Amino acid sequence: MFKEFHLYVITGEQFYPNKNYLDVIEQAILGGADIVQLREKNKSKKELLEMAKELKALTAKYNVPFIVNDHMDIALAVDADGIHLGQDDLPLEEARKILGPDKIIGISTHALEEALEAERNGADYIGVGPVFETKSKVDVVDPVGLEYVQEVVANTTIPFVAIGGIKQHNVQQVLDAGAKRICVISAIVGAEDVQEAARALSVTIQKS
Ligand code: TZP
Ligand code: MG
Repeated sequence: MFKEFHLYVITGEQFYPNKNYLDVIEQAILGGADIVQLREKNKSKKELLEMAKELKALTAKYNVPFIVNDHMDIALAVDADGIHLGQDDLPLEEARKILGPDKIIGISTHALEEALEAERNGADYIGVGPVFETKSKVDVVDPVGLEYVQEVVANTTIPFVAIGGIKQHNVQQVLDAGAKRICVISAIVGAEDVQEAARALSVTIQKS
């Protein structure tokens, strides 16, 4: 199931202040998103746990993997399908010890050395980005550009998701650089018609 995914959607409550987040994510799945991550930087542990429980139930209903950003305790508590780590989070080896071989572990990378290290250390996938400018990440890293996507394609075999500022109007460039899997926040969850936004991206990725 994991290796088949093509469109990864991440939560971002600031993008849908007047909508129910579960509806937003359900619409994204109905439009073609086939892996979901809970990523909220301003919530209490208790709030995150509640969201994780609800998202786990929703994603299980549609048989798509559910990944928790950062919080190992929450991933374990809800039996999430995996965890997504940053470079300064729990080291991969430790996360693997805790989760075992069958769970998905992803890690964000911004340069080839990080990608190669993640590959050596047994990550299931890496994030490659931010490809373009993004307002969805506060600890701003300069965009790595399409060059980094091409470097990862040329030098690694690990599955990767391109992320950061990817929208319908620029996704083709990312696909042309060699990406097969795309990860977005605002382009889907910030869309007026979430299902349609996901569908358009999904169709473009699958055509490529
Ligand atoms: N990591 C690198 S860029 C990014 C994250 C979490 C934010 C992506 O959000 P958007 O809205 O798709 O640019
Ligand atoms: Mg993190």
